[in-house]
Amino acid sequence: MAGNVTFTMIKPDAVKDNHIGGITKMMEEAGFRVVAMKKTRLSEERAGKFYEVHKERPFYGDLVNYMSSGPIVAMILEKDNAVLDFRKLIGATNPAQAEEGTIRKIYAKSVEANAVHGSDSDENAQIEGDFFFSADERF
Ligand code: DAT
Ligand code: MG
Repeated sequence: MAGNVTFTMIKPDAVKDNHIGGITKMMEEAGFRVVAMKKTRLSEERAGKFYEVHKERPFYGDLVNYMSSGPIVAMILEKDNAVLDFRKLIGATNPAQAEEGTIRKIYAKSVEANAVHGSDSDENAQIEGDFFFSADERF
């Protein structure tokens, strides 16, 4: 059964460029409810841990540097079929391939600075949500 939560981050460029509101509005208008939300900054070590699954990829070092380069906004979002519906809302990893009207098409600057993260499975949505939020931060 498809789960009803996903995890997202608004990435450093989008935060720096004042797009927290615009991006969150797109999420809410697509039917997602904000369960938990915080602005924080990942250390290099924490960014490395979050993206550990990619550690053998050639872009891992750049990704860790980028994701720890400035504040991000972390969120747990709720909706039926959350993981898949959210991946559709954000669009392809490379914004050049993202569909019109998707968050990445509108806000991403490059493959690396692609505006938002979205979990790729129900299992990872739980793991990633737990990485940032305790039980008493979820409503
Ligand atoms: P997604 O964020 O769409 O789940 P992913 O999990 O494959 O994509 O990769 C995680 C992040 O790593 C991605 O959001 C941006 C960066 N990335 C992926 N592929 C890349 C590439 N070819 N060059 C540079 N950065 C890349
Ligand atoms: Mg991914």
